[in-house]
Amino acid sequence: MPAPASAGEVTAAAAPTIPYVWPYPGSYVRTGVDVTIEVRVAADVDHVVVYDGKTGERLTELTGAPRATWRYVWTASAGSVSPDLEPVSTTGVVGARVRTGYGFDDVPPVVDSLFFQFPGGGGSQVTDRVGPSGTLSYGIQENTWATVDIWSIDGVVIPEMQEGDWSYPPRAEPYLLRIQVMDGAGNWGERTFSLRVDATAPTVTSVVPANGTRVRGSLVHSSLVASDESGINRAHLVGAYEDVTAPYAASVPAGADGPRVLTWRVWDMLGNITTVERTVTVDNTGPVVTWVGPANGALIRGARISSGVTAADPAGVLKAQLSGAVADTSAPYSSTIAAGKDGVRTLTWTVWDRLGNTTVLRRSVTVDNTKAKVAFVKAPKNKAKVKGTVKVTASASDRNGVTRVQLLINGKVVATDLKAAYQFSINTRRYGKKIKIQLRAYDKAGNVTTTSARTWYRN
Ligand SMILES: [Ca+2]
Ligand SMILES: [Ca+2]
Ligand SMILES: [Ca+2]
Ligand SMILES: [Ca+2]
Repeated sequence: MPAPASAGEVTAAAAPTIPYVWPYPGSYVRTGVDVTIEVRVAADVDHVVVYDGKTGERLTELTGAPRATWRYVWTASAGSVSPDLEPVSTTGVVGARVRTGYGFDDVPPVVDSLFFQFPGGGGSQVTDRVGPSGTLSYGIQENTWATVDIWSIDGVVIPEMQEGDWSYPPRAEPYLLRIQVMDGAGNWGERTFSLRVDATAPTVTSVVPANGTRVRGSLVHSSLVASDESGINRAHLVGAYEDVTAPYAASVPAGADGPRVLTWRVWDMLGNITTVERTVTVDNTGPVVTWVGPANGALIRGARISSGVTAADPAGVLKAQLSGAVADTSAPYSSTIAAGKDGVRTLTWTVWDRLGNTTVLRRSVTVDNTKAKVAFVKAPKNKAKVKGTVKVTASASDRNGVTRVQLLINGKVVATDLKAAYQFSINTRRYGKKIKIQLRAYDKAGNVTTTSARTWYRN
């Protein structure tokens, strides 16, 4: 539109224009079809001159009411060039010539694919199956551009399906979905898809671990096998990443010991979902082990040490092993090891449950195969002559302690003293003319020491 002149200003008459031409200049038309060219002009236009687009020959003039639609029918024969339009104002000013420049498109669109997308993400190219609800979209081959489509099911046009909305229940016979597409030149292409609805969720054929399984570790590993007539889209172990390729496997943190629910969700290619749950028991705890013997701090005498434990575990006990010995696989668990040299010795038991959890228990014992030292302190010497009551005192010592000292006469124990200083009274009258005297000491480990004999002669 020309700008209005301000008061007192002298302006040249503006050139008239054609603000609207349909079809748009440069768009496509079909060969051999009469094209009605519509023109709307500014109020100052008196008429529009139509020229042949190829030869420039003046063909006709269009006139009519201002702001109304003026029409010119052009026969679009092969090789012809669409006309040029030139506005002329009521005052005889000639405007710029508009070149319509229409191209030819005689090739209809080809609908070559259909794609189904289900809610919640996921989709696939349709062959003959779709889900019960989702969104359909189609692909086309088209040499210019498509402008209009019409969707129909079983021969009935469904206008709302232009958004691709699909929501149809399964039925015995397939749905016949027809998609008609028109290009900008008015060529129509169409394709009919025969669609069955799969509303059946996947079949889960196995989940590992099985319900009730006891598992060990910081992660619970799980895998799943599923099938579906439309194929599996993906599987998701809740708490882990989705797995989009079979075999489906995932891991979730095990958490504390006790029951752990594994929830798998499996999608078929059309959005049907199966959810399965398995409950496993997390067990990262070794067996409860009870020490049988020897007691902590015990003194051990002999060449070997015997030790034993009992154990219990909800998963079962696999074996128990005393360090230095072979494992024992049946309760009660017992083993022996060489005692070795005197001194403190640590006994280590390791006990495994059937999942591989271990419990280690340790006790210390002291090996003592060294006899106590025992000696006469005050006593008649060997071959001494004695009479009446004779006093004997003795000393005894041992690194780990002495439990008792005994007096032997003629090879028989006649007195025992449990505490130092060890002393004995001997009424020599109770024995014969010749008395054989010995001392014997027991250390706390049970080692026995016997002195050589002194022989006394009674007066
Ligand atoms: Ca076309
Ligand atoms: Ca299915
Ligand atoms: Ca356990
Ligand atoms: Ca000793």
